[in-house]
Amino acid sequence: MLTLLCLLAGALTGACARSGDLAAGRPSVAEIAAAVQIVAAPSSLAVGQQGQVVALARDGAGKPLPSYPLSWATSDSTIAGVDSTGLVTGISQGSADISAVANGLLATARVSVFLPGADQSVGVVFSDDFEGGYGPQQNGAGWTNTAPVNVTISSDVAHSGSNSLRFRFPGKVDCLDASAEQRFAVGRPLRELWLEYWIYFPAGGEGGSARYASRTQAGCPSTADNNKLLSLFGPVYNGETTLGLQSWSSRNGQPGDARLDVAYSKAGHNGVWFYPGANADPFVSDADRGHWLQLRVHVRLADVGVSNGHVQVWKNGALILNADNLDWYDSTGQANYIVQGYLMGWSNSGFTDTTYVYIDDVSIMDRDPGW
Ligand SMILES: [Ca+2]
Repeated sequence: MLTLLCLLAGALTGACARSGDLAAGRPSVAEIAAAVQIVAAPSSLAVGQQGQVVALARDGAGKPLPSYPLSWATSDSTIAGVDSTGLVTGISQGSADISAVANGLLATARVSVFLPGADQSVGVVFSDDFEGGYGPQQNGAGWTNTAPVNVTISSDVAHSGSNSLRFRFPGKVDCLDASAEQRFAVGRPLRELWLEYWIYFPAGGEGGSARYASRTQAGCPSTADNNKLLSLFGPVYNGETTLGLQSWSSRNGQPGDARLDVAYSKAGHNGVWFYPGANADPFVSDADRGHWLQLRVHVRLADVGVSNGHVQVWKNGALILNADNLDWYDSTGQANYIVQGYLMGWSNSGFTDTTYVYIDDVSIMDRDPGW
């Protein structure tokens, strides 16, 4: 069995070079790892600082194998080193992937290394007022697509200066969708972040836009009637730690109005969305159309295996959505962080008449602004 494990794991990482590790924790025949996950890892370390990465192997029935022998590897030993116990040492500024290997199976945690004494967070990571077109990336964060379909810099209405970002949803007959989506990167893997931006839902006429009005899809082949507002996710959108904020056709009896929902998905539950049930109704009503609304969003991913995820949304300073104690984490431990997202996106209800939504003064923060 030892030879077999060495062949499997050693082929990838040279895991069996330390035969003493395996001899000390040699698994029985019944304890063959079928999965390995990262259960704890520092997201960042200063140069010279050490942090422990903890991984856990499981057998084919999901039973934890806490003493199963693991080997460890770093993607870049000039940035972060790792010893045979998973203890990571920051070497130089940058990011490295720390991998735990059991039975040839691999789980990875990304660790960012900062200069000693430097604050790991930068506060406002990125901001843009669109006055010079698309602003440049800052701290590795910013727009990742500056020529998206149906999204342009516009001077129809603006919160600051004379420009904003315009999302154009072409008018479609009922049952047909529309899409306008602006993608962005948050700069580095973040477990917690804050976003602030201003959004404008037309009362009708702005730049030629129709009045913003959600419609139901009753009687359509697909009855999905949610319109994406904000999405945040890890390296992969589907099946990873993805958050969606979306407005739905009205549940408050006012035709055309919308409420706001939060939904999240996580690895291991591919295609399944969890709805914590928190929402504000209405999110968009006539009191909101034709005005700039300040949106603030705070997101905190849960630790693996712990229900401590948190999503909060403020509209014009009022907390309108507060979904706490969420078990929102990547159970594989491979991508328990956010690195990208998009503003607006797919409208599953579509719009009867061509409708614009405007966004201005976007800020992404990696430090609690004290909201
Ligand atoms: Ca502006």
